Amino acid sequence: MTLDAVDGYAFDDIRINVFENGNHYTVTKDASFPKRITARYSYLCTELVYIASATVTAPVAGAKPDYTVTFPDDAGYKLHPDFESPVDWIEMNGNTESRTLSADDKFEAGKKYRVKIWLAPKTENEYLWLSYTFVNGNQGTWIRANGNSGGMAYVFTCEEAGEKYPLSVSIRSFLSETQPITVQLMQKGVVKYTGTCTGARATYEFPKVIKGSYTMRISKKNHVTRDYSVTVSGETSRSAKICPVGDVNLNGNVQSNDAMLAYRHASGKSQLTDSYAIKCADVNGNGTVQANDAMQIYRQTLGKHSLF
Ligand SMILES: [Ca+2]
Ligand SMILES: [Ca+2]
Repeated sequence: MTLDAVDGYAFDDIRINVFENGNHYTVTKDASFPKRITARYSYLCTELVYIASATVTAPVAGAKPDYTVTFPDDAGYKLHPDFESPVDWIEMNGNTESRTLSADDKFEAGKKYRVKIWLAPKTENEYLWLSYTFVNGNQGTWIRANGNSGGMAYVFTCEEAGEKYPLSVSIRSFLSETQPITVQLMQKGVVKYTGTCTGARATYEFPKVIKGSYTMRISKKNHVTRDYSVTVSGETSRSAKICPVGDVNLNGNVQSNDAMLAYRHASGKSQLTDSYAIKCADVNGNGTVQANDAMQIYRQTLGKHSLF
């Protein structure tokens, strides 16, 4: 900023300090303009959001586009309030967009559709810059818009319409009663259905799952994510259990015998056979159970919170 002294005053040659909101500006004076100083301060811009995720209803043959979007409760962004249609479904022709669907259009099996979701920061005057976007848990693309808004996009391939059945999952988990448990049904690595529930003994129901085989992925903070194979060919119930990181004997607590089991496996004295127990023992997630994993589990039992 440039500051000019009012008539009858001049700036002191030695002691000129400019502060604004506690920030000390660098001041320069030009000898040819004794009544003028220039003050500079460089602000560090902080990024508000790095990752955005949204859940939509994936296209199914014969269904009309669904414009409902849900975001995580703690999301720093919302649907853009100034866009007439902040959610668009666009039919693709190869990798190019061919037309935007109207609300009465119907999806056709095998065709590709891009969903575009336009976002604005939840808090005014904040800046939205997303490095990663996820739609239904699948990595999408970030679309830059003008100003402090932007969008996320993901291309779905429309499913055949098929028989649909409810799938009920009883989930045993530990630690927090309030942390959300995420349940996802995936095919070939693509998330088809996703939902959340809470509680150490929770039940989640997918009301309409298209007949087929899925990988069911259960995850919760401080727990080891677990995959199950599920085939839905009628009304289906499954039970699942996820355990805390470091809970090698899968009893829900991280105790010194868990550290011992990990150590015996790492040293070759007694191999763990259960693949999920091995995943729980590999607390640093490098793909193998080693002495440092056992040490971290042991430190957790001492209350050093090395795991969570
Ligand atoms: Ca245990
Ligand atoms: Ca490891």
